[in-house]
Amino acid sequence: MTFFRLAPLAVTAAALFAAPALADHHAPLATATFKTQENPEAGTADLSEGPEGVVIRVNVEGLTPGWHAIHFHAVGDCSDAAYKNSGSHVQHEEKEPHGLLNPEGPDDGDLANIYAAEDGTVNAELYSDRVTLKAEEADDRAYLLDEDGSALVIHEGPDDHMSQPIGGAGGRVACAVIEAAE
Ligand SMILES: [Cu+2]
Repeated sequence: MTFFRLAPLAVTAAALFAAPALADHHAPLATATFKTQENPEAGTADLSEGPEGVVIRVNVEGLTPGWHAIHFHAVGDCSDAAYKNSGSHVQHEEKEPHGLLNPEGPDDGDLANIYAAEDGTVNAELYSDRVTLKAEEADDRAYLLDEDGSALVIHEGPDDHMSQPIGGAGGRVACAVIEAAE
């Protein structure tokens, strides 16, 4: 009888010990908090590094319904109203033309568009093999945690993935400084 009473306990203990390892595996290496004109905490981005690129999970609220461009910008500064301090797109070597669909592109900041639902929320996962959170990859990809940092910027309208310099995406409506996770 004792054995049968202990067995479930042992299983529970094993599950408890296994949980942190699983969580660590998926833990983001960097996070970012979006601010908009109206809301200093309009959402988050979690960035996790895989063998060849970075997965970006984006959860934002308060956007205009419809498609929006989102890019990696070169400076981790969202302190001004128009978010111009975040600079242009991240780039690890000589600037390439912007645009995921541009025959001469893309640049390192380019990402697929996100879509805000009727209630203004975005829940999306993006992927880029042109950026990294690891200093040792900085020769081959744009290093997001470099000295002046970097930011994720959401634009007023969608990126046409072709025109210069930012795909006709219009003004900057949300900005998030990328920070190394604890
Ligand atoms: Cu942009």
